[in-house]
Amino acid sequence: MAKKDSPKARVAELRRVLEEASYRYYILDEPTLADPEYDRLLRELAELEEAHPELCDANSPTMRVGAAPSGKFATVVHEVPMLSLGNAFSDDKVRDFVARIGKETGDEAPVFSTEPKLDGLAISLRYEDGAFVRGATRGDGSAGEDVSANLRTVRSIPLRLRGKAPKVLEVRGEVVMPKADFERWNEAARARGDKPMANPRNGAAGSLRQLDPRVTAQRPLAFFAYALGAVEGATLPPTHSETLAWLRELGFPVSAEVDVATGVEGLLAYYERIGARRDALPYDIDGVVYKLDRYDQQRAMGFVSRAPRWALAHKFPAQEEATVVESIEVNVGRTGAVTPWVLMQPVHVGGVTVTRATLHNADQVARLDVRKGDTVIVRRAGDVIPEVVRVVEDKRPLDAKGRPLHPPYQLPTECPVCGSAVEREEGEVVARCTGGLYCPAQRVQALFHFGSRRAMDIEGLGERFITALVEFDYVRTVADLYRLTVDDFVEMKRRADERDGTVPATAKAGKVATRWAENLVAGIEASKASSLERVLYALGIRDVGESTAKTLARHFGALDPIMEADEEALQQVPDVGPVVAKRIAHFFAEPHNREVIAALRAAGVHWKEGPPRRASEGPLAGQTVVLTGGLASMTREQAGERLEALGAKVSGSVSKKTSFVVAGEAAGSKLAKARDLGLDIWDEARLIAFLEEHGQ
Ligand code: 5U1
Repeated sequence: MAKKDSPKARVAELRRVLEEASYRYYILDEPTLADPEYDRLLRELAELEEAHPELCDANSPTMRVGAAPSGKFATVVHEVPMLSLGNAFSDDKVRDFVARIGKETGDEAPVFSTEPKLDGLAISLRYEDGAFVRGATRGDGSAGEDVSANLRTVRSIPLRLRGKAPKVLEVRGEVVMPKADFERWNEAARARGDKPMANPRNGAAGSLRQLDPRVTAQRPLAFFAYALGAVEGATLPPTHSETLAWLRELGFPVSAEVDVATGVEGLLAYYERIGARRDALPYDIDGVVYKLDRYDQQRAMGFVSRAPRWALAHKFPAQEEATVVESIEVNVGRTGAVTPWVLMQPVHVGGVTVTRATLHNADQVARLDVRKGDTVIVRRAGDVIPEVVRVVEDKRPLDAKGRPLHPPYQLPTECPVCGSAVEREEGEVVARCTGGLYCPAQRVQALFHFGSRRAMDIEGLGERFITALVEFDYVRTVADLYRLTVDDFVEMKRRADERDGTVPATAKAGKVATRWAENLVAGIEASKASSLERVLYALGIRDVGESTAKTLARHFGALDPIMEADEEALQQVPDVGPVVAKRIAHFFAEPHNREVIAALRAAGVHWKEGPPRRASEGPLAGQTVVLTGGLASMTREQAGERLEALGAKVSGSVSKKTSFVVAGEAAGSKLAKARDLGLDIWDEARLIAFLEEHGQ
């Protein structure tokens, strides 16, 4: 036994505390240690291990950062082969499956464990006396690759089991890259000009195949258990669903969607339920899995070749399909971003038919080398815009001499909408039309953004009217909106209806409805009384969203000092870095933009201005506050504004970065989370006292 305050005892204690924290965070989803505290304890452990190498352990929480590379992966023969699953693509196949089981087991209403079928990489983890000893890929089912060092970096894989562990335990499951992490990763990769991952499954597989575990440690991977391999020294429960519950107790993540269902109707209802939630799940799934729950019934059903007759994968529509590129086009966005995309032969993917898929940017086009006539793999997952993930090269059309029929695609050097030059800033991935306020493509978008609810909030100014206003040349800049009359709108609509063949019967009969136009003109008039932050946001300066507009307005108090501020002065504003500062300065340096602002002012657009309120100077400078629940004496929005006036940043979600939480009546989960994180919690009385004390 180590002495109470010996390094050995402290190392053991730190490992215990850190393992417990990981378990609560990853398995129970109930974090108990704040991140800085976790990091502090981990650092202390790493320092002790460095000072006392004899105390090192391959399963220490410090090993999550990844060991040094060790060359090739060794082969691991699976003691119990890793099986594959039979597939069903229709309800009838599920009916056949259940009927077969009914016939052979004599059970009319068999119970199944029902599980999502995760789209990742199948792996097997081996534990001896509760300690992780090896992890391997599935390979061909009989033997896979030893990827232990990489698996150690996956934080939700336990390195030591909880409670009474069997002598030997092999656990099978799936390593996945959660969708949100995948999207974040790819966005960052594209911004850097790096190669994005084709899909989360490739992301997971590619990450586990890294020869340097320190690289894997940087990848956002998760693990979910779904089956057992070899087991020694434990008596298993009689059903698979109870085994999953036991695995959870031992410290393994098990998907929250696992359930049990009875008979065909139960299975099909599960399929529908999970299918409806597919997009909302944190990871990609390609179907659901049904497994006969009772082990005695599983044994009775047995196997055919490598697939159990007691289990079935019921697949969802594929999220990736092949189709042929008809042409490559570009779209010019509100900020002038030139985005290439492909027009394709219609293809059914992810449950809908699509004809367009994005190519994101010129780098991606070059990387993929997509050409007209190519067969491409298109991916559509959830709400994400369909994208081309790769070209099937051996299907590329060739000429008589065996050379590609079409040359590599080049992004146009002139804007297809206005003919202005297309440029790409140094270090930027996106190419842009330089036509700014002149480019009709940007004009429509600029007007649409200008009139939107969070900007100038002009009711009734929808996309169709904006497009017509621009097309028929009623407006060239946003300031022109304020010159429009009821007659202009009525005339514009008449022309739009005529062109689109949508002239209403009443108009044909000589009656012209004008109420809508009067309302629209009144809406435009009403938008003149605005606020500085709304106007700033409405100008559509790149990267100036609502939050930045708000901080700019607060920091400077008035528009003129913002227009005159140089990049250095702009960088004094919280959240404004060098890039955004440059964009703001360039925007206001552009004479055309200044003309539009002058025209807006001349048209009567106005807003309240005040003294600068520097966030860095208030008593709450640098603090992040969350408001939750109802307040009796003011709205949450008002409270937020008063706190912001004292330098606070108001956030909608509680995290370890939150400085304190103001909790009103009926505060719910945010308050609970704040308590869990041990944050300071203010009631309304304390808030009011503080605001009053500081003149708010
Ligand atoms: N959820 C789940 N996925 N999955 C994949 N269960 C499951 N079971 C599998 C596979 C290959 O194989 C069993 C036969 C153990």
